[in-house]
Amino acid sequence: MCTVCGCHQDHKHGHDHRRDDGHGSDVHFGQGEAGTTVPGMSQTRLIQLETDILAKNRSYADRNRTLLAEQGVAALNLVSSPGSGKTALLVETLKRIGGAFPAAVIEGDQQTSNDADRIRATGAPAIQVNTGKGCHLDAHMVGHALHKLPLEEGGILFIENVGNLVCPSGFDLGETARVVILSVTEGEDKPLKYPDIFAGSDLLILNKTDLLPHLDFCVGTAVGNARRINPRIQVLQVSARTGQGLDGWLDWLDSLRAEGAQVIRPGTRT
Ligand SMILES: Nc1nc2c(ncn2[C@@H]2O[C@H](COP(=O)(O)OP(=O)(O)O)[C@@H](O)[C@H]2O)c(=O)[nH]1
Ligand SMILES: [Mg+2]
Repeated sequence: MCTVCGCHQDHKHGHDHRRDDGHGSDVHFGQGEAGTTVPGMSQTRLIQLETDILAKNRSYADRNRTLLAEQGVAALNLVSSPGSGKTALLVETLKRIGGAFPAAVIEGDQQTSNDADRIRATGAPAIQVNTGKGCHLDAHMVGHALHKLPLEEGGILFIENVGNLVCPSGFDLGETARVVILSVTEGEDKPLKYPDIFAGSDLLILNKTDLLPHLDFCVGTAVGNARRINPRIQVLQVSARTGQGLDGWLDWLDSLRAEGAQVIRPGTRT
């Protein structure tokens, strides 16, 4: 085994990692134990680093989970690519909730407070968390924001993660449920290309269904791909633009609130 990258293939350091799978010119990284490569770092070191970071994150996530459970608040971690409609969906959701139950929002982006401003315009309390070069929220950041928000019993905390289908998947925020949003303009194959984020989510929202007549996107194929990765995943089809399907989403939120903010790890709700 290569001691630099941990790859099980017999190759010289510095060579591309190639797999003999009939696509001889394809290049595959991430087949060592760590599932990723960093130039100059061994797989063992990578695993150690990841384990340390995720263990620390997990302890902050557990704190968040306990705080939320004590306060009777259910928290949602909304993950997706940039532009799939997370903020648009939240704005429409908050308008429809209309104060019927308490709702608050944490907005994650690398820069700007644009999204928090869009949320505040609905009257809901929102905190923007800017991550700088960071590509995802972590539980420590969310813990800071939690203390700045009014969290009321029976309420929902919506956490809009940084737009990215990769990095947020590894970071438990202490949420009650994880919701992945895929818009129909992104293609049916995204669950297969970015499996971790779909594997760790409880609900898939297919957004922008108003655009379906203009696209060759096949809903059945997209849902089938998501269920190949995660057979338990629930699916809702919505349009944040027209409001189509939002009643089903609001019902889903009601049942989440009815369950209360239980101490559940992401991706393990039944
Ligand atoms: N046609 C259509 N456009 C949408 C829908 N939802 C969001 N958008 C548009 O998609 C763009 C990105 O939305 P935004 O909420 O900022 O995405 P985010 O980056 O995931 O928060 C904006 O121009 C929205 O108006 C939808 O359901 N239908
Ligand atoms: Mg947004």
